[in-house]
Formats: sequence, C-alpha cells, structure tokens
Amino acid sequence: MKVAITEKDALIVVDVQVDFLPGGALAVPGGEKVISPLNAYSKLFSESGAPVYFTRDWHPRNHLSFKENGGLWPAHCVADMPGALFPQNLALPADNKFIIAKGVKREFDAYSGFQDTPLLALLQERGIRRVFIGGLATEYCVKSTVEGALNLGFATFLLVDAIQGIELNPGDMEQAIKQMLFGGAVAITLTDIG
Ligand code: VGL
Ligand code: ZN
Repeated sequence: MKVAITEKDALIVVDVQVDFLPGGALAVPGGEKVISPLNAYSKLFSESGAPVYFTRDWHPRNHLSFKENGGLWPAHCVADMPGALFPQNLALPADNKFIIAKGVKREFDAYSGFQDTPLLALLQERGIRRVFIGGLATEYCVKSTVEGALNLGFATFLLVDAIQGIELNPGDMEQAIKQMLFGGAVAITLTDIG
C-alpha cells in the first residue's frame, strides 16, 4: 500500500521517554528500537507540512498508578524528572510539533493521549482526518491512543515498525495488535509512505 502524507495527516509519537527505555524505571524491552523509525517518520511528516504530536506520561510524584500508592507500576515519568524527558536521540521537528502531557493528576491514570488533554482540539483545529500512531508501550498507551482515535472517527494507522510492548504476560503485545487492527486500525510501515 502507498500512503501519501498531506497537511491533513498527523503523526502521534506515544510516550518515547527515558523511563520507558532500557535502564529506565519502567523499561519496555527493546524500546530503543522505535527511535530510529520514529525519527524517519517525523522527518517525512515534517517535510510534507504535517504536524507531529509527542505525548508524554507526566505524573505527579504521588500518582495512584505507582505501586507505593496501590497501583500496578513502579514509579515512572515523574514530571520534570530525568526519567520523564525525551531521550536525546529522539528527533523533534523544528516546527509543527506539539508536546502533550497526560496522567498529570494524582487521581487519574491516562493511557490514551486523548484523555484529559488538548490533543483532539489541536487535531480538529487543523482539520486533521488521519492519524499515524507509534511509540511505547504497544499494549498500554499506544493501544489506548489508537482506540481513542478510532472512537473519535479518525482514519487510524498503526506504525507496526515503530512500536514495542512491555509484555507483562506473554502474548500481550500480539493480542493488542490484533485488537487494534480488528477495531479498524490499518497496519503500515515506513516503506508504505511516499
Ligand atoms: C504506560 C504504563 C504506565 C505507557 C504509561 O506509556 O504505555 N504504561 N504508564
Ligand atoms: Zn504512567
């Protein structure tokens, strides 16, 4: 399949942050592998005048998703701490890029980039119709963001060469991909763009 990118398309890079990379507080195995394809997508979208949205998990220190507060996860992506930053080798385009913080309130977790964020309004403002989604982690924030986009009526493409999962239970990642495609997402890779 060939997909030509226009200004009505958007790239959404989900939670590529130090804590989700090897050595981080909630490392996604192989998470570093998404960076180089995502940099290539960012460049292609930028060159086509399409905006790029970077979501980031941005939790308060006492967030309820942390184990010490009864949640499922080790403390991760605490706002302004080194683990919450984008890795240095993640390329952010000079223009037309937006950073979307999520999970910022203690009482609520937000796996989807659309949950309590300005993302939908920003996309609507530009008349965006199609979104292309990659990043971390496949079966949590990528899946929720893809489902959010589908529910909101966007044509939604899953960048299968730019996602990695946590795989808390074996098979989680594959099952998540199946569910996203069953829900209407279209799987593409870099070679489909152009
Ligand atoms: C995520 C677990 C906890 C993610 C965020 O970005 O997929 N997963 N917080
Ligand atoms: Zn989180």
